[in-house]
Amino acid sequence: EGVAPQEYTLIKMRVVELPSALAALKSAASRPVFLVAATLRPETMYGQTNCWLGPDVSYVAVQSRRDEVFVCTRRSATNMAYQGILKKDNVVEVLGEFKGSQLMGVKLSAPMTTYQVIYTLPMLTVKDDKGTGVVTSVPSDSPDDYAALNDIKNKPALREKYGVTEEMVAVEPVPIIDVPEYGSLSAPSICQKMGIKSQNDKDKLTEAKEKVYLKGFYEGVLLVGEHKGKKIQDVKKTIQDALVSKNEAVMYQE
Ligand code: A2H
Repeated sequence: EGVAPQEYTLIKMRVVELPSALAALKSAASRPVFLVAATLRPETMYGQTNCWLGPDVSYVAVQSRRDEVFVCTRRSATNMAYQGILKKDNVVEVLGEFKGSQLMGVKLSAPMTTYQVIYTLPMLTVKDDKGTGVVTSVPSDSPDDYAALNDIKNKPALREKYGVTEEMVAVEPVPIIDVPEYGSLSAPSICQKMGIKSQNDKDKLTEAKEKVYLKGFYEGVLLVGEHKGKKIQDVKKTIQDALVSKNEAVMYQE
């Protein structure tokens, strides 16, 4: 933990079909429910293909300032309460509590992505003490996401364990950013070069992230959307602001 606060963009991923755990919440029936994913890369949201939850991580449902239901870790809900994001300031009123495993295969609608619906899937490396414990997946630009997507696609036993169907994993990385040396699918490209096959290849993944992350930020060029052709560093803030002003995202610090 550094001294300076980390600022995340929380992406609001709308639950379009309530799983039984969420349907049991009285307050969820009449209010929109969102999984809120913490990201440092709001400009990559064009390439979302799914959402990661930790199967053993605990999540809570809380009420937002705008009377929506947010699903996230209790720790992040407490931070949100102090940041004026929740209905009541400084207190967390928990509407319900779940394990990630109870929220797998949930159908979501997420901003900016070309996929009309995407699904929650398990990622075993989701940390419960970082961000909201909800992670949006952009396998074109995140080596972690690409490796975890390969695992769930290639391992039928893993899908079966969490009730994930083939339809839910029938997604491919979307080319959204051109990164010099790595091309328009930088994460798949570096994973292939380094022989990364799974989310268990931790040391290699750390190295892969270091290699593509800075290069993507300083030299990456958007290939899609209204800022097509522009450098990431020149449009990141604009895209973040647009998401927030459309109420598709909330700024959050920890
Ligand atoms: B990033 P930092 Cl395209 N557990 O978003 C594990 N990983 C988490 C997490 C948690 N609880 N909460 C957030 N994250 C991920 C996009 C992205 C991200 C891209 C490329 C790189 C990248 C799409 N996934 O992060 O330790 C989220 O993934 C590389 C660092 O606070 C979030 O941003 O620096 C990032 O880790 C935050 O990690």
